[in-house]
Amino acid sequence: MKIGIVCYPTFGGSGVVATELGKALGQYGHEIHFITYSQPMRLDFFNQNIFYHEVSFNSYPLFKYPPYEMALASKMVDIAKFAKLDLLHVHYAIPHASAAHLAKQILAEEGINLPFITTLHGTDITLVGKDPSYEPVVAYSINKSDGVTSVSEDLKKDTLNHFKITNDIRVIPNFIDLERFKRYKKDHFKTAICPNGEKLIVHTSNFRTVKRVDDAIRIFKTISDNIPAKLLLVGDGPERVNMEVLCRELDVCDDVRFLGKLDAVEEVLSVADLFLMPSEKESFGLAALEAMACQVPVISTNAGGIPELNTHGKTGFVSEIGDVEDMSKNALFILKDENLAGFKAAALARAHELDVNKIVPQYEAYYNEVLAKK
Ligand code: GMT
Repeated sequence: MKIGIVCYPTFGGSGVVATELGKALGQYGHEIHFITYSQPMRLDFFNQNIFYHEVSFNSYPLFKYPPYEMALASKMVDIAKFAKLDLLHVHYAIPHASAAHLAKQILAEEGINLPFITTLHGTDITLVGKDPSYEPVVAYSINKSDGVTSVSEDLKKDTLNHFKITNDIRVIPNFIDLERFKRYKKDHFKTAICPNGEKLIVHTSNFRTVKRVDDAIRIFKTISDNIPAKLLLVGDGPERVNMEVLCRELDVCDDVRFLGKLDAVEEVLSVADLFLMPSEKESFGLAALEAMACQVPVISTNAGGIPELNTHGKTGFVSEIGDVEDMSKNALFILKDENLAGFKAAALARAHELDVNKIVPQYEAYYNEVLAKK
């Protein structure tokens, strides 16, 4: 198959999933054409089946907001004709689904039928998509898609509850590359961070308010009041400065390190004992899956699709959003030496269920279903 993949190329979860999907499909022998405004972060290698096409758009003094969606649709038309695409797969509805619909209509004028599939990832529905300034176009373009997938049952439910959706939505969960995300032997690293055998807690996010990083720090405060522990915070974003202030207020600065954005997050996860995901919104929680693949149990909220990933009492624990006391109590339970190994093993077993080689064939099968209706 010749497949065009459209996504946000930056650090966001949807871009990561789209890029990893394209890489896997390329390895399976499909021809993949990424259409994005810059090279996807994880597309940093050569594969003969993978191509990257940059969406370029000129600015003009009249344009306070350059019309990216038009430039994207134009590029989709161009690549569909040039590469003879069979299918377009767009990740994150805004504005990719409406741009794909426009491209499809333009191509139809020339007698070309290009089906497109939209994958819903999270905030394109739960936050941005629900905003009245986008809602009519989001609903319309989901309904005009030839196929729609969602990364969790919860996100599907939310989409159906909020928008007037006439299309079927297929749930295909996110997946993990277990070749990359595994527990590496990094004893020297662990000793450097935890010289006295402290337990190591990790949180990774984009430091937006929905991630509730303050809850992660408060949970850590209780943990470290009870047992020797260290916290590594990976990522960066608008809340970072406030979080540094909070660490001072809680007097935990000596035990907390802000690492900023990291490419090799699996190296940090390899030495972690516990992962914290106290998010307010999370359609899936890819960062938690990455941790589980590295044998790290997860303390999370019950937001969105997280409970579909993190099995309560097995791979970790799930609490109400904002219930720092419960999350702290559960964290201390997992960190007991007699409990930790069982949770680690269960976390890894759950990650194996979401192995890239089990999930990507579900996308292939769905592509074939959509193409059969062409
Ligand atoms: O909003 C974000 O944090 C980024 C966003 C994205 O689309 O880039 O992440 C969403 O998609 C990820 C991949 O499917 C999911 O793992 C995240 O849970 C989801 N984030 C939210 O729902 C907040």
